Amino acid sequence: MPAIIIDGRSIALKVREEARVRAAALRGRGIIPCLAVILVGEDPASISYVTGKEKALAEAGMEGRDIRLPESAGEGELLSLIGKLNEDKSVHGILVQLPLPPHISEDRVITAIDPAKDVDGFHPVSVGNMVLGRRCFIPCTPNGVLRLLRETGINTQGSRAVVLGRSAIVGKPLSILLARREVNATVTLCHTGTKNLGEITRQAEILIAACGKPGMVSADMIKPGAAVIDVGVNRISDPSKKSGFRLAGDVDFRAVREKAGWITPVPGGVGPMTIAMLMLNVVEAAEVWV
Ligand code: BQF
Repeated sequence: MPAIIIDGRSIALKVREEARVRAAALRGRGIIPCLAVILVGEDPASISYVTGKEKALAEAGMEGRDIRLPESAGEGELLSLIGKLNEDKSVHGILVQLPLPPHISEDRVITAIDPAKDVDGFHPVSVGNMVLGRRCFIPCTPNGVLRLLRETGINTQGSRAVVLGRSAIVGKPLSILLARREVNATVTLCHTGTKNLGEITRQAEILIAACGKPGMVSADMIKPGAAVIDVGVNRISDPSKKSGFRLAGDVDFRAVREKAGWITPVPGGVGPMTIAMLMLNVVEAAEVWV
């Protein structure tokens, strides 16, 4: 029997509805949750991500303060903008769309954000709090993966979870979150230095692909019945499309769906959950002030 295809869009809509209800309660007390979204330059993928975030904010009854800087903007300019937004009481969250142009240090920019407004959860203070299991903003994509597993009823307790990819935004935080007591998976983090990858992935009841290599996860790497979560969002050039590209995940979907128990599609799997979890973090940032 082929895998159950997890509908990330519908689970994301449910989460966004929860954010809308909480935002409406704040509005009744005179607070409109506000996220400042900063985009530097004109990378088409970044523009589409920012547009999607602003649309979701509007639909949840929240404010998106759209700030666009030219590609030529200097690091100092961005740092002073963040300083002003940190002081602005009407701004609850600050999001800098990544990647930044190469002449700007992402590290210095992220570190300049007030951790109380760090709804992406990328600030070193947020990362530290996350590792320690303290209350903090959890990065949206890892949190979206956890929510997807929970909403789908996939057992994590005592399960073997294998994460492919050690990025600071997905693989590394996700491996830590999966090992939390309330999730209780036994986690293996694989990366470009991993030997005998297939031997390891074939033990996974939960396999998370976040390696950024389109179609890298093949059917022979899957334990029959496993939950396969595809975090990959790779743009593949496709002249037959109006946009000139299609999205492909890190998983060979057609082959793996025949062997897995659950699988997330790309698009329509983890991506929409990322946006939904961002909406929860923004409403949470505003609730702190109530
Ligand atoms: C979908 C991102 C790499 C680098 C920087 C929905 C998104 C993507 C896909 C989205 C991503 C990826 C975001 C789908 C935000 C996820 O339907 O499958 C939504 O907007 N994402 C980002 O802001 O920066 C990135 C990937």
